[in-house]
Amino acid sequence: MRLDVVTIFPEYLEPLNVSLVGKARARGVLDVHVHDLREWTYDRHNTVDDTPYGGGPGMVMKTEPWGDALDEALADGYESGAHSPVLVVPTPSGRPFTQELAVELSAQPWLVFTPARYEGIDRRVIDEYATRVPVVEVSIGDYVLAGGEAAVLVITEAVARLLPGVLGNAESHRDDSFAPGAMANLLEGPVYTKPPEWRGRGIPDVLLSGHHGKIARWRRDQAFTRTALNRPDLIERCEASAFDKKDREI
Ligand code: 6GU
Repeated sequence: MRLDVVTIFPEYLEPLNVSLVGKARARGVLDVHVHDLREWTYDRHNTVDDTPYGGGPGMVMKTEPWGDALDEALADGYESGAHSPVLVVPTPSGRPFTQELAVELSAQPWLVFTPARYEGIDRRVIDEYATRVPVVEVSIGDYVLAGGEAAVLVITEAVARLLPGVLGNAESHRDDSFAPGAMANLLEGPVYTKPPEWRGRGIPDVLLSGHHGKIARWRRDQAFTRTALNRPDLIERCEASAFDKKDREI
């Protein structure tokens, strides 16, 4: 998968060299290209923003640097053999980023991110590229960040770990909170490892029992309790048939 990121803070994307995403890059699973938007400014002050038409607070990112940067990033990608880019526009007014959207994006061969600062990018830029490539505006949650770069890191990490050959164990995301399956819509419960006693605290007996059926039941109960506490909305969203008698007792 090819990733392009156009930003005024290329150094903000340094974490893409670290950990799971960094390893995916090193292995050639991810081909990451970070571009400094200011390279496509032509005035002495490298201006990327201006006052909004219609008035109001804040600044709006200008059309020309974004247009020239995206044209060049796209041309470079096509030239190197990439195809079917999807433009991912981080914005608090976008479609909520969910595991489902992460799975969708992980099936794409090429993502181009446009993290903005200030009040966002002149709308004509998004409208222009929407005539050429699929565009998805994405929000990572109901809060406002100072810019989209942190959202790019979040989206990239969620997508990269779904790519074949990135996670060591293909089963690692089978039971993820939000993954489809028997535990669909339930958050993961607590986990334990050695030593068996730490500061007087032991391990739940059932986990040491070797009884796989009981362990699965316990894990489901834990997941259910945690979900009811932290995300009652997820339980309300479930079909009644998703619950058995034991769930209803909790
Ligand atoms: Cl994608 N960008 C910004 N600036 N704020 C956000 C966001 C994105 N998602 C949630 N808040």
